[in-house]
Amino acid sequence: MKITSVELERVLGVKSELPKTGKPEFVMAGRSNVGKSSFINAFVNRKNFARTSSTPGKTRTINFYNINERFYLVDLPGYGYASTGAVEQEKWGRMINRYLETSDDIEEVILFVDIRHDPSKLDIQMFDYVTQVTGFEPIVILTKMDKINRSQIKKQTAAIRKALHATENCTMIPFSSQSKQGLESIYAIIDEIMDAPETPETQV
Ligand SMILES: Nc1nc2c(ncn2[C@@H]2O[C@H](COP(=O)(O)OP(=O)(O)OP(=O)(O)O)[C@@H](O)[C@H]2O)c(=O)[nH]1
Ligand SMILES: [Mg+2]
Repeated sequence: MKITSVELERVLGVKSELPKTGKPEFVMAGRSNVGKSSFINAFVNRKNFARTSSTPGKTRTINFYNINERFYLVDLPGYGYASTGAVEQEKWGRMINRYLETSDDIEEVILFVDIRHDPSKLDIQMFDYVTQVTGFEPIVILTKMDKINRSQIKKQTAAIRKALHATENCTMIPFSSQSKQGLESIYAIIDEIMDAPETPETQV
């Protein structure tokens, strides 16, 4: 995939109306600090395009990034950020559910999990929820692979697959926004999805 244009086109707050973009949306979910915004920067090959931070809870909006005028990467606020407060988390939880349950343009959900750790309860819940709502398992991107050694990567990937109760068919990609390892596989998957002819189901 060649990135020819990127634009942060819409930024939604907790009460915003949901847009109908009419283009495939690749939705990015994961706990706060897992590396979603860093992934976007690697994906579009720009250092500080999406705001990243070592302080969790940086992304407090739903951000629609228009890529090549062809599809969107949709960056959801990270979950599990304790100091956000229960009421705020609840509000965002409802907004995220509303979006996942009502958008007509969601093509895939990508769940981000830190490769170093077993998935949290919230990760497992999110994986199940997405599977339920969309009818498909999310694609799982395992972030921060540069922080562990090669022999651990395989082991952790298997452990995370097991903990999520994901099938053998579930796509899991170890990734590093620092070394860009995994990026080509992710481009290839998105290209493949974008180039696939529409199935009768999605034509309705
Ligand atoms: N070593 C390493 N650090 C990473 C990687 N991805 C993200 N980080 C670091 O992890 C921290 C959090 O990254 P973000 O991209 O801001 O995380 P986020 O998922 O967008 O977090 P929220 O916006 O809070 O939901 C930052 O300090 C990043 O530099 C990676 O692949 N390797
Ligand atoms: Mg972020």
